[in-house]
Amino acid sequence: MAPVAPRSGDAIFANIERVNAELFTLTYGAIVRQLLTDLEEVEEVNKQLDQMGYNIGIRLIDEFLAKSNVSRCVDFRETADVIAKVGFKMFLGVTASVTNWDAEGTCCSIVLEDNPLVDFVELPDNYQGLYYCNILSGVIRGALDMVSMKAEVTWLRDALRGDDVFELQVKLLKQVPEEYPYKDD
Ligand code: MYR
Repeated sequence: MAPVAPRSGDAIFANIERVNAELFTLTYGAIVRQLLTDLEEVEEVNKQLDQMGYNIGIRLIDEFLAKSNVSRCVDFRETADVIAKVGFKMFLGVTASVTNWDAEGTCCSIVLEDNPLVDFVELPDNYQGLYYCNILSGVIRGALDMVSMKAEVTWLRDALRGDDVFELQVKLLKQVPEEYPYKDD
């Protein structure tokens, strides 16, 4: 029998990470499939995925702020960059780019060329109205809500629907000024 070559720690961790990522992708696929079975209407599934994402986003922001050491962003441009470069990297293992800024600096696109959520996924014709990755728009909306930014997050391009990339438009609707929590005497 050929001797088994010992693997370096890095190789083992890379393998574990790959398996974790695949497990995550497959689990997400199973959730979407179950929702399609239970809710039947694609529109309802889109809503449910967005709501699930929102519920995750409002909790995930704490972990993000604690782990990333990101300090308060000076404006929405910086926030969008942090989401694309730090947030996506931390939770999805990929980075995205930020483009298409409007003149006011309140609306931009986050473009995702590499999206591990859709590995192994192909949408059948009867599910063409599905926003399979809608959980991501909900996560961003929820996380932004927790740092006092009300945003609308919309898919502009979706590679599962034949586009070349995934593109999320993030529009800042309102920035709620944070109140100083203590009264001055
Ligand atoms: C601040 O000004 O307090 C910093 C705000 C940073 C918001 C970052 C939100 C992270 C959202 C992660 C999205 C991950 C999607 C997979």
